[in-house]
Amino acid sequence: MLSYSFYMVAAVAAFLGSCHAQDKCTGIPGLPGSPGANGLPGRDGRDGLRGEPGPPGPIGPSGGLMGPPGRDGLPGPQGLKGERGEKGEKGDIGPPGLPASLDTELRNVLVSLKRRLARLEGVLALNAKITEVGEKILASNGKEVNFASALKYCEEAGGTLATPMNEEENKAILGIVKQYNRYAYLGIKESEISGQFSYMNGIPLNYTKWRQYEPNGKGTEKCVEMYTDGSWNDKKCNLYRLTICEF
Ligand code: MAN
Ligand code: CA
Repeated sequence: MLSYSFYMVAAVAAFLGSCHAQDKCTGIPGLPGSPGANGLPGRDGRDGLRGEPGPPGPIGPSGGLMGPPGRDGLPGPQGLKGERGEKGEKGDIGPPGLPASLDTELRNVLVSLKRRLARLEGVLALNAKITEVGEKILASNGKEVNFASALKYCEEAGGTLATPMNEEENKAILGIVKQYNRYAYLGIKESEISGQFSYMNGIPLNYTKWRQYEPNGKGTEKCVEMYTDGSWNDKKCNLYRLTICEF
């Protein structure tokens, strides 16, 4: 539209102007041609903005293939405690500590333990359950059994058969013999040499309290019993005698 009018005006202007400026006037210009055909379509515009996601599709038919496994679920409750493992190797030696004698806390623990033990021993002694003689504690379970069984009772309790090593200990054991009014086996045995008696560890006796004419078994009485007067007699080992232990 613009082009056609424009050419007309431009042509007239050129005609008017040219006649004044030159000697010879040019001819009247022809009419402008008709507009040319439409040009080729322009290039594609840029992509538009991405659209919103569409609605979910319909549920598919049943009987389809199983999907891939889902993600791991939440952790379950704690299981039962496992069996105890094997003992580990010994650890390295720790850093040096205070000498026990300078450790106040340790000393206080020891003092209180000593007091507590003394109280327990007091109660047991008061009830005639134990007899304390020197460093030894004597006690009986009141059972009358053979020598092997009596020794077993004592050892299982962490002690051994009562073994008088001096007059004071002999008297303390006698106190229990009298309490039960039963003869008791002592921790003494005849050695390989007939007539020679020794402690359970094989060391020969260094204190004895044989009754007159004892020992007289000459290898036939390998154990020793205490009579109710505190004297000793060598005796067979398969009799029933009071069990007295020392700890
Ligand atoms: C019995 C046994 C012996 C003991 C004598 C003492 O024969 O008890 O061990 O020596 O009596 O007469
Ligand atoms: Ca005898």
